[in-house]
Amino acid sequence: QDAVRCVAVDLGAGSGRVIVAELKDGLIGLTEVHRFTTPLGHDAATGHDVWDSDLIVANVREGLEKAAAIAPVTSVGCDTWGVDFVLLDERREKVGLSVAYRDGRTAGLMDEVFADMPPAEIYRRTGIHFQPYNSLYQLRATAKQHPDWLERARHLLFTPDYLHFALSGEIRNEYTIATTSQLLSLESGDWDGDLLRIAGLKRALMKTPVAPGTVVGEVRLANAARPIKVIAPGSHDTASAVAAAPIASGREAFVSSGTWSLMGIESERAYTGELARRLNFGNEGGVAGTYRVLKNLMGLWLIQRVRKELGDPGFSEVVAAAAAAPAWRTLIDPDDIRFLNPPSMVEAIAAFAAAHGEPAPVGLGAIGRCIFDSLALDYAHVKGELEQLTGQPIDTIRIIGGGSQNALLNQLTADACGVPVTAGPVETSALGNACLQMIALGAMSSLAEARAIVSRSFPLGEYTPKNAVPDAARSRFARLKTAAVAA
Ligand code: LFR
Repeated sequence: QDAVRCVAVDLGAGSGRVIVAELKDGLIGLTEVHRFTTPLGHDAATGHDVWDSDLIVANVREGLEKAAAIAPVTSVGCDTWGVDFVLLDERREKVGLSVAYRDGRTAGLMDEVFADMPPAEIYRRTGIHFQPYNSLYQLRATAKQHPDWLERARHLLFTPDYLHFALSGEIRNEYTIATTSQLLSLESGDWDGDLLRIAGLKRALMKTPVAPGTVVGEVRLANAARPIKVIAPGSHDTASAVAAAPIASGREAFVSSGTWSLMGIESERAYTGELARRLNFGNEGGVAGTYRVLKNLMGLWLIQRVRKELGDPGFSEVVAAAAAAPAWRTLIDPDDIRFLNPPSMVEAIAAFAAAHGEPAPVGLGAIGRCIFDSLALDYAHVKGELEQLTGQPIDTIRIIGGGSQNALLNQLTADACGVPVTAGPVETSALGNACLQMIALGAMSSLAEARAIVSRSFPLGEYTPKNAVPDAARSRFARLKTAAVAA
C-alpha cells in the first residue's frame, strides 16, 4: 500500500503545531514539522486581548510548505480551540479584531442575554453549557461595544473556518466548531434564528454548517506540484481529540487535557434535562453523529500561568517538585471563575486558599501539588456527576492530549477516581484531525477503523489506583464544591 500523507494543523491557546500524518501498512505515524507560540497580544486602542490572526495564518502556511518540502501531501485540515471568530466584510477582508475568549469584554453579558431568553430555554435549544466566553455572549459584547463591526460584517468564521478560508478562499462553517458557539440548534444542526438575533447577528452572516470530513477547496503552494485538498476535520480541537481516543464503551470517560481539561463521555444521545443543565454539562457536536457530554475544567491553564510567573521552569521540573511536596495539603476549586484570567495566578491561588481556610501554598512544589491534587479530586467529582447523569458506572478514565504526559497527575487521577487510567495519545487532536481527512479521502473506512489504527500505532500508559486519598481531603474538596454551588 502506498503511504497517504495529510497535514494536521492543531492550534491551541498555548501553541500551534503543523504535523504530517502518514498512513502506511495499517499504522499511522506523526511528524511535527512546525511549532509556534499562539500569538496573543493586547490592543491598546480598544483594551482587548487579541489573537494575531495574520501571524497565525503565516505560520500555518510556513508549516504547510515545510511539510510539502519533505514529501507530497494530499490534504490539510485545521482544528483549533472553540468559540472565537473572525468577521469578514463584503470584500472578504477582516473587520475589527479577533478578540480572545479570556478577554473581560463579556462581564455581565450572560445576564443581559438571559433577560431576552431564560437560560433553561437556551439550554433546551442548544444543549450547550454556560460559559461566559461562548460566542453568544462574545457577540452580544461586540454588538454593544463595536456595533460598526457587525454592521460591516458579511461573514462570520470561527477560527478554524477562517484558516480554511485563508488557505482555500472558500467560506464554510463547520459543524463541530459551530456547536461551541451556543447559537446552534441541537435538534436541527442549523442556526437558531432567535439566538442569532439576541446575539446581534444577521442570519446572512452564517452558512449552514457542513459535516466534519467535508472537502472545502484546495490550496496551491509554490513548492508543491499538485494542489492540496483543504478538508475540514472535526475542526474543534476537542472534537478531533476525542475522535482519535480509542474509546471502547459508554462506561469510559475521557479527559482531554491541554490548557483545559475537558471531561465527559461520548454518547449517541444528548442529555438536556434538568439535571444536565443544573450540573452544567454541554452536548458538543462530535464526528460521526456522536455528542461529547462534557464540562470544561480549568485544567493545566493554572499551572501554565504559575510557571510563567515563577521563571518558566520546565514541565518535568514542575512535576518533580510537586511529587516531592506534601500531598493533599492545600486544596482549591480549580473551576472557580477567579482563575479564568487573573492578573497573577499565584496570588489568586493564595487568595482562594486564605478565603477557604486552606494553608497558603508557597513555592513551585507546593503550588504545583495543590493544583494537581485539586484537579485529581475535581476529576473524581465529575466522574460522580457523570454516573449520576447517566445512571451507569464509569469504569475507565482515558486521559488524552499533552497533559497525559504528566505521570503524577495520571496516578493521582487513578487514586482519586478509584478506576484504571489510560494515558495518551499525546497529539490526539492532530491524530483525530488527520483521521477525518483520511476517512474523507477513502484511506480509512470509518471512525472505528481509525481508532483501531490509532490503538495499534500508539501504546498507551496505564495507571491503576495505588494510594488511598484521605477521607478528610475528599470532604474538604466536597465543601469547596458545595460552596461554589451556593455562591
Ligand atoms: C480546548 C477548547 C475547549 C473550549 C475552549 C475554549 O482547547 O477548545 O473545548 O471550550 O478551548 O474555546
